[in-house]
Amino acid sequence: MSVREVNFDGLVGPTHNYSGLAHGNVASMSHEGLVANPREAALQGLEKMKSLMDAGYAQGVLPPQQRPDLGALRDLGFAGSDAQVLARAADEAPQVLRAVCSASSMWTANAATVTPSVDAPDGRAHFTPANLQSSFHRYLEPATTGRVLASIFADEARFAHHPVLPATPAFSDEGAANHTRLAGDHGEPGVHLYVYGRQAFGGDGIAPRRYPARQTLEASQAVARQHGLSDAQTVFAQQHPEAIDAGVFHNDVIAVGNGPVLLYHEYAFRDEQGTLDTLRERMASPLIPVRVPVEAVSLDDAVASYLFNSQLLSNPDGTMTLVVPGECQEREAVWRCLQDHLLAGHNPISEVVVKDVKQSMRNGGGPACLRLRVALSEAERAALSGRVLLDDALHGELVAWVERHYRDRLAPADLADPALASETLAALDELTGILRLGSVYPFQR
Ligand code: SUG
Repeated sequence: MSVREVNFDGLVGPTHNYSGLAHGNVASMSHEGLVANPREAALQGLEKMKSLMDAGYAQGVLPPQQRPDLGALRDLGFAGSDAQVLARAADEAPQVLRAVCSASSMWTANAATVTPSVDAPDGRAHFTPANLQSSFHRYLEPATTGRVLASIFADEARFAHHPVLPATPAFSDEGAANHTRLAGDHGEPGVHLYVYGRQAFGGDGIAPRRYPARQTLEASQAVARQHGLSDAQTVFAQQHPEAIDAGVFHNDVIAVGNGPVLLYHEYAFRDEQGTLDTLRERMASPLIPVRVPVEAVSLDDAVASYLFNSQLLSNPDGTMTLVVPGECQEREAVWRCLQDHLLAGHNPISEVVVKDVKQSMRNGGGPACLRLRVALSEAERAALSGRVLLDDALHGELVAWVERHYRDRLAPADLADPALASETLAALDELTGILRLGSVYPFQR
């Protein structure tokens, strides 16, 4: 059975913009109001997908969501024609309008938590869409995410879908960005590391003070329970509160794992030694920790460069490739760490590939945020519905589709333009045809 990790990247939607919606996400907060280029954003994402596909990695694609979310505006009491709804929202509640226009579903690391079939007691791959309840603009995502995942992973004999956790602070869930599976190899049984920012019930109350902790222990435990994982297969670790207060709003901004390797910053976990010890106890193969000390890379450098929001990918010869954002080249300490510490160190990382995803980075989303990892056997890959595994033909069609439909500049003030809403619906309607997904969007139902 050849198990491979498929990275399902989120296609950037036509309403990509900088609205400063994410409190605690330094890039989002500092780029509020900037004019975005949705076309360039989508093409940068597609270029990353294509180059990883060309290098031999399995690459999938997930569609963007319907934005502006006119249904959400109507639920909030804005009535009339679509144009009237948008005009009233722009006038009376501009912040709400910005939220319902966000293209944030592009960061599919937050779409869901996934357990591969090899780890689940029923031998199926398990999916739980994240409730993303910590912000209004992302709380709008899980319903469509669930429909998209159910339409792609439709074969009930192989794939199981669970309900979104209760969308309330105690079960705040941000998906795979706070979950890392460690195993000797993708096809071997793994140990699941869940990283949470705070404990909702009980605990010692130690939590970040400046910025919100988006994942609770209770949410992570519930996902593991839904997927049928035992205590021996799971490790729950608290994120370092100082890291969250420095702008590390997800664990994948401070650590990345792949196979037996865990690349992490000294400030990733509140109890670093305890976390490593428990992982070692539970893993069948030896853990390979790669630690970056704060003297080498400060928390500010980690947050500004997104060094840890890289994709760590397995190569057939046992080596690994680290796909980092271009911003890593702009910080001397980070670039030096990559060369002297990571590439030259005793670990499987043998190559660093730099990708330009600047449009996404300005909203706090690096290469790793843009993808949902799903380890799939050959039979599972063959059982996928839709046309979502990237090949040259699909890539070419998607590039042409973006070039046909996307604007090359979008400022927050443009979001009330009714033409943007109709352009987007036309584009998405065509996209479900290209990806053969059926009617996943509210406007198609
Ligand atoms: O949830 N940014 C996203 C970035 C998510 C990154 N994902 C991972 N780390 N896995 C967020 O903070 C900004 C949108 C805006 O400001 O317009 C935003 O939602």
